[in-house]
Amino acid sequence: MSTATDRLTTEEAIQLEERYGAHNYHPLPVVLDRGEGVYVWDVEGRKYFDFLSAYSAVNQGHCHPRIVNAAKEQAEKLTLTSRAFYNSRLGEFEKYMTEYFGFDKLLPMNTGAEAVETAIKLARKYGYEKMGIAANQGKIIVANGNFHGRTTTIVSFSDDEDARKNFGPFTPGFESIPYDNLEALEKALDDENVIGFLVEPIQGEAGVYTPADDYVRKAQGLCHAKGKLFIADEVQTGIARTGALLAVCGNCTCQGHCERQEATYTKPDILILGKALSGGAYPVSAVLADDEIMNVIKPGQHGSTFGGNPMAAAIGTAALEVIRDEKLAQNARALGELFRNEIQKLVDESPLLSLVRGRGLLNAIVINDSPDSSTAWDICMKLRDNGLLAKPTHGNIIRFAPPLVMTEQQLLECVAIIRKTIMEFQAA
Ligand code: IF1
Repeated sequence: MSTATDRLTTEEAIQLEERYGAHNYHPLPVVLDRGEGVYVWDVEGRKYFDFLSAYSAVNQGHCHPRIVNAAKEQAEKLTLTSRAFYNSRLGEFEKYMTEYFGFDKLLPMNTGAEAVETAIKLARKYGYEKMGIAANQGKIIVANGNFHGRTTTIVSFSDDEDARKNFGPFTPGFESIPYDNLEALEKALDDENVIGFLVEPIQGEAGVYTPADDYVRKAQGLCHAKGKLFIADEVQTGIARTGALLAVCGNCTCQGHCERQEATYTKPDILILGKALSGGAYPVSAVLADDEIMNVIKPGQHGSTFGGNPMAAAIGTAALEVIRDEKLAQNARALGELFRNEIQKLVDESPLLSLVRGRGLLNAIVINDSPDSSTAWDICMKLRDNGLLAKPTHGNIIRFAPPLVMTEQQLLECVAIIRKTIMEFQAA
């Protein structure tokens, strides 16, 4: 059976988007049609390793059968009720999630940006009602180089010119300090109007910028010493990507069976999740907090038509079961170490590469060329030709974040593709 999409060539599909779609992205020219596990296929049937995983949403691999089945079963039964009524899936999902992550309560949303907005509103309300912050004076500290989404409030505290320019006026109440700098944080926290610190445990958009090992733990310590909230955005780093259930879990390998090892785990006051919470099958995001904080939100004060819908609950539960049952955090940790070791050898050999960094399977290489050069883009085009899809960020950085269901043999195949591509590129 032939459908309209089957007949589209790469050229035609790109032309359609160019003509009829807003130009708010600059995609790599490849048109994907099908995915399974660590692989995707384009409209001409060419097969690629996916080394982006939809920005870490597809941690469980493309079209994971357990997640697809959960979606199918729920889609045939009940998809949306709104929160005007209860639905038969949400309560169970909330219980499962809160036990899984170790918080009293969950507030379900859809996208990462919505969850970040939710966390900001929750923190502000808590600040005014429980911390005694003067009306409308509350401040949230953020870090330079942050990426938390694209709403008008969130871009208000971005320092990326493309993300901000001509989108003002901006929302006040944010102060940006250098990332991975505890002194700057300590100083900023002295302001009596500060409610808390919103931070990514690893900065994804900044090029997988990995802070000092004790940064997160010490940042939380400083916040708590001054009676401020520590708010972790784990939309990208969460759900096994960095080799633990959460990046704030540090070296813990418990997979959400959660012994919450004292030595490594840093509990945020507010935890923000998205992306892989659905394994990429649906937009599912969430904010987690304990009762003292979450209970400041009352009926009518926050919500969303789709947040907490039965599809999201069914898919989210299946996505987390896959993470636990397939030990994806452990796999991400082991393969991440292998990947960085292998790529480090290449960095040592190739003048084209400056360094490799990351944690678990969230990694990046820095290309030894100016961010204004097209080198990283050109390398990504060659990687595509050699069967591996990755995307440059900040001009001269390439992010490598494959699905976590990868095997060691597949990973070594990918390392060979990257090596071959870099060597070819160097020779050209
Ligand atoms: C795009 C990067 C990744 C996020 C964190 C919230 C959100 C994101 C830490 C918002 C989203 C995305 C969105 C994507 C590009 C992307 C990204 F390159 F910008 F850094 F993942 F690597 N907090 N990250 O990373 O979540 O509303 O998008 O669901 O195309 O803008 P969202």
